[in-house]
Amino acid sequence: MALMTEKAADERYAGNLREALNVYFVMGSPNCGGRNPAAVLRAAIEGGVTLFQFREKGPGALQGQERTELGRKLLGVCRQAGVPFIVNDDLRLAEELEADGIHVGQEDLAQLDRTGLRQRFKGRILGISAHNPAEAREAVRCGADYIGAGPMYATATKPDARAVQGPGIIAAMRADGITLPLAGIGGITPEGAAAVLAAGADGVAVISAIGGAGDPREAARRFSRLFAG
Ligand code: 3NM
Repeated sequence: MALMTEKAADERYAGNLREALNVYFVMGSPNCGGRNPAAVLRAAIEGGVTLFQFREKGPGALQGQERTELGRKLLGVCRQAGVPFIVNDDLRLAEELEADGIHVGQEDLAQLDRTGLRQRFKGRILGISAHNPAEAREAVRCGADYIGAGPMYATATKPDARAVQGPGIIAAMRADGITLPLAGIGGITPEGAAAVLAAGADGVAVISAIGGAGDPREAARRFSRLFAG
């Protein structure tokens, strides 16, 4: 993979990244209601999750070796199911696990060498969060493969989330010429998802509506049905 050219690296995901973003489950151990994260992920994938992001953050989040081991376990679940595995923020962990990609927020991006980031994850999926068209343009300049746009709705999962932008921010990004694959994030439920897709998103990125659901399989299935046919 290290020998792939930049173009070949990008081509690796062209054609299926939009589909992969359809039902994008983001999760770490604090988001599973005390249940086994691997079991929650397996159930969610059975329900139709198309992409997974390991985001071990928030109260009670695992650290160090425990965190790495959980990542490795969840990577195994994804590999078995053929679902791409993305790591949130932690570039070293993404490399150590040989993840399929990395997702970075604006706060993390501010600390990084942006050109170096694309180079470092050549051949892997690079996702960048954006909260307005200017940040989306910056994500494009950084070589992002997809954009996570939020927050769509009020969320209790990310206490430092920006003010609610609503699906309109996706329409604004599209109107601004942003054609990159894009998923909305933040407080998205099966009921709220339709407006996000109608605004121009390729998919929905979801933490609590799947991880915190009584039946994660059925919850994922409800999102998945939005893309059926
Ligand atoms: N990023 P839930 S909102 C991780 O706006 C994250 O960039 C956001 O969790 C952003 O689906 C958010 O439980 C939390 O609301 C999403």
